Amino acid sequence: LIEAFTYFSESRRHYRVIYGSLTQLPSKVRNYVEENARLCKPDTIHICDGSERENELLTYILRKDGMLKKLHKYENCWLARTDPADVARVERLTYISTPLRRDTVPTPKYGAKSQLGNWMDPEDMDNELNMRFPDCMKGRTMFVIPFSMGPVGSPLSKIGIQLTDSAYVVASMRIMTRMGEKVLEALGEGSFIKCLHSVGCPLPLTSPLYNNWPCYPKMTIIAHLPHKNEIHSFGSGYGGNSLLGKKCLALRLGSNIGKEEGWLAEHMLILGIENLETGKKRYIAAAFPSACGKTNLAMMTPSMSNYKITCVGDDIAWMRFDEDGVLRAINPEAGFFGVAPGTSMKTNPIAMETCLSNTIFTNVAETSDGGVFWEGLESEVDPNVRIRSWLGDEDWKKDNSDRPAAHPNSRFCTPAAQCPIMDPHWEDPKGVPIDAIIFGGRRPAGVPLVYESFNWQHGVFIGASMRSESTAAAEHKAKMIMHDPFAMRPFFGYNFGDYLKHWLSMSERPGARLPKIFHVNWFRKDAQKKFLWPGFGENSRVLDWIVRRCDGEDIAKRTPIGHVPQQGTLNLEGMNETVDMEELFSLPRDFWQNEVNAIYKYFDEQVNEDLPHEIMHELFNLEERIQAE
Ligand code: SAT
Ligand code: MN
Repeated sequence: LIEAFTYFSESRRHYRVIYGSLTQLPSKVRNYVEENARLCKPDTIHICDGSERENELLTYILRKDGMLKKLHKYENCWLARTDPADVARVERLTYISTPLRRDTVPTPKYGAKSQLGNWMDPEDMDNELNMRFPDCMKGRTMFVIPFSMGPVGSPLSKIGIQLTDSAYVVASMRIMTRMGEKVLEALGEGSFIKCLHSVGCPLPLTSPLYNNWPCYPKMTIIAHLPHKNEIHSFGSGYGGNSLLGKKCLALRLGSNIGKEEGWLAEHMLILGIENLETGKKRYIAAAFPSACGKTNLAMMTPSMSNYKITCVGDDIAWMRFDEDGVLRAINPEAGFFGVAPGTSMKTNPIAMETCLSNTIFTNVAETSDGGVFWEGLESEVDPNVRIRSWLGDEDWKKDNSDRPAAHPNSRFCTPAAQCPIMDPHWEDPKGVPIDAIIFGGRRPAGVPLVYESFNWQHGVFIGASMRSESTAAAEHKAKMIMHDPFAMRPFFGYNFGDYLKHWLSMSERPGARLPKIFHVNWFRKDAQKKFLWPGFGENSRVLDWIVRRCDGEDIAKRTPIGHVPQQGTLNLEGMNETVDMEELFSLPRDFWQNEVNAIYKYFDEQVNEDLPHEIMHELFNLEERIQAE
């Protein structure tokens, strides 16, 4: 009877396994795959092993389908151009579904819409998913990607299984995560995060594709179910919407798991900074919103020659206190998904060097000699080559085009291991010890180059009060100053009020050696809209002040907003440009009063009853100090 039943179900199975073997999978993984194959009805299944042979097969498929074009100028580099309707994360279509709304977002006052995430009731979510996933992979291959966020086997790492019908996603996940056979071995019969992704374009197509890029923008949804450890993503093939290990797992579900397990999942770069004269090395984690220069800081070439910077990660940090009370951080990723425009030999030579082999570029422009081009490379491109814009404008020229050559959110996806300044400990399973945490954003006015918090609680308040000018990393159109607490606004996996309580609670951990907390702003402008600070390698001068503060040097001056460098203690030796330090560090009283008002309004309306009283207390103290000036 069992045989007959097996025969019956086998014969009803419509898919073929064309790569790898279902029977070799851990049974939990196999069940997950079979269950979703029955739902999505792919033609074929490919179980990824992470081998070279597999990668060759993938690039062959992607070229044949017209999704990747070889960039002959470099070694193993590829160009993808997306449907122009699928170019960035879609925050308004990104949901967290929990039984209680309040587990996901604070209840805003006055019936306002929450800006701290979108919640959906599990039953409604079920309906939404049922409208999309059945039969969605017809005619396509379902790839099974076992991946590890963090070094394979590290106690800090988490394993996910992503099912996807996009070979572009597989090729990108191969760069961004550790994936394949070794992950299945480490997983065994352990549990994993279930990540289901479909571009939502079953075959045969009902309408033609743009750029051979399948997607379904009208039906896109990015759904997180923390109580089930599941992610369901439909309709988009782009970056943070589709590479589910990144924002969805490492930040949204990660922050949930971190809250339960007592650690932090943050939108932070991690860098090492070594003083070559003393040999002393420290590690710093820094949170800036998307497209505000995390990659540039993480790979900085310091203008101060007595420092050496090494890179641990450029986007995400998982941090926890070890048994000695040291905050240790790992980079859960294995690659960089960096913003291309603005990257050049002048601004970030290390990134340029990193991405000239084994890289997938998305939505950049191409040159007639098989290279890439984007805004910022004007003086580095051979003037005799023709440029084809990301939208396919042939012979694109700056002077007669009102559209940029590359999409402002165009990206390079490149293996971290080939970055020439990767820190020797970047894959250390224990993580690296963090001495300082930096918050920052794009603030054209009022906010000084650097200031230090008075203590941990004040530092948490500074993170909570972060604001930044919007960028092209998400769908926001206008340039406006948005609240972006901890640079996590699009990535909170649970109620922001609880997130703040979690951060505050770190100071109560017995023996915790709390890092110092700073705020930086590289983007302050003068009345002529010119940047007051040159940025990039010169930011090493700010890092120098920060590490000297960590060493306990008496170089700080108290102001109403925090400690700033005492006059003359920010090392400007050998700087080519003259900097108006007075304006760069000025604290206009009206500006700060307005800032307090804006933060109050935001906390009051958006966080409302979930705001920890300690944070409101810090705001009142700030206002008092400003008024006492
Ligand atoms: O597109 S991603 O979400 O991966 C990049 C970012 O916005 O930080
Ligand atoms: Mn990011």
